[in-house]
Amino acid sequence: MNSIHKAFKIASSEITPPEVYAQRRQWLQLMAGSAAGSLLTAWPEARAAGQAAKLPGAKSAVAGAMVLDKQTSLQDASSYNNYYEFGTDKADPARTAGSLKTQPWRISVEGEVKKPGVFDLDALLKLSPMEERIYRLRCVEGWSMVIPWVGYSLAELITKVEPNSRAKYVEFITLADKKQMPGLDSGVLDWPYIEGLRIDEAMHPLSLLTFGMYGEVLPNQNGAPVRLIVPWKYGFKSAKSIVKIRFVEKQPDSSWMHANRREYGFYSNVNPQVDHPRWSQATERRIGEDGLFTKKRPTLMFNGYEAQVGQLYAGMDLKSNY
Ligand SMILES: Nc1nc2c(c(=O)[nH]1)N[C@H]1C(S)=C(S)[C@@H](COP(=O)(O)O)O[C@H]1N2
Ligand SMILES: [Mo]
Repeated sequence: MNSIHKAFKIASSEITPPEVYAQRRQWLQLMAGSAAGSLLTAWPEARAAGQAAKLPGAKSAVAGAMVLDKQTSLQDASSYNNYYEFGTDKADPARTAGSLKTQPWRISVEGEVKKPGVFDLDALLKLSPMEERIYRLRCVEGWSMVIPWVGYSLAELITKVEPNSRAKYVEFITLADKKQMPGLDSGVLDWPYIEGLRIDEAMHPLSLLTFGMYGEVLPNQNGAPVRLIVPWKYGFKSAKSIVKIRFVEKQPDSSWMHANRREYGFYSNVNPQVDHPRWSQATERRIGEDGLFTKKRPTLMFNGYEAQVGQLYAGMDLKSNY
């Protein structure tokens, strides 16, 4: 473990209240027993029957993880989506992502790590106790939602594979399969969809490896079976349906940077003071609050997570590193 890993480990365990430990213990027992197996086999069948498999998580004790804003409805969060592999209209993914096959599923972890490997979904689900985290998600297009996600800190997986000293960045590569994804016929983005983070951003305890939302496994249109949520960055940094994680020395390009380098920078931190060339980022429309006379909300620096993540960018010019 390097010093960043250690600092985060200590910080999160020091503030974990006893009831959270109790919930975690309970969850581990659940996963150790027959429930783990039945959750996994229940996942595709429950989906086919139009019901979601339950995926509970203990309330997170990570600082900043439980936003108090009113939650967006599951209905809105699962029917207004950006998932271009399933079409570019907000309603497309809910309609077409039924063809996504989420089992079997594997994430291959490669590059500058001491212990590369392939993790199947079963192993990933058992790697660390599930937590519920209520995060704001803000899209660069100017809308936002508040969603109770279920998962655990990406740092848990990263620590396991032991990045070496050359691992400065982490690349996330998502599924690209024409047979399952009608949107791949369009040239809107380079496929596979790729995103990247700096290693310390990826190690931050708020970066969530996400398997569920609203106490259930992720709907396909929200990035099943496993995605990233980086709550202080614009939504497009939160890659869906991840199949590969690669540790690299040089800053990677994302699919969005390839599509338009002037509009989408590597960092893409939510910042009300840095406008997108086509849209102001000063305010946002909260989905579900969009009546004719509803006022927009002011967008918060780092999406409201400044106290937790501000120090990652100390001394950086956020206008040139947008
Ligand atoms: N693979 C993949 N991941 C993706 C996208 C995508 O098109 N493909 N869209 C991104 C964008 S622009 C946003 S705003 C969020 C939307 O997540 P949600 O539909 O769960 O709200 O997913 C991000 N992750
Ligand atoms: Mo977005």
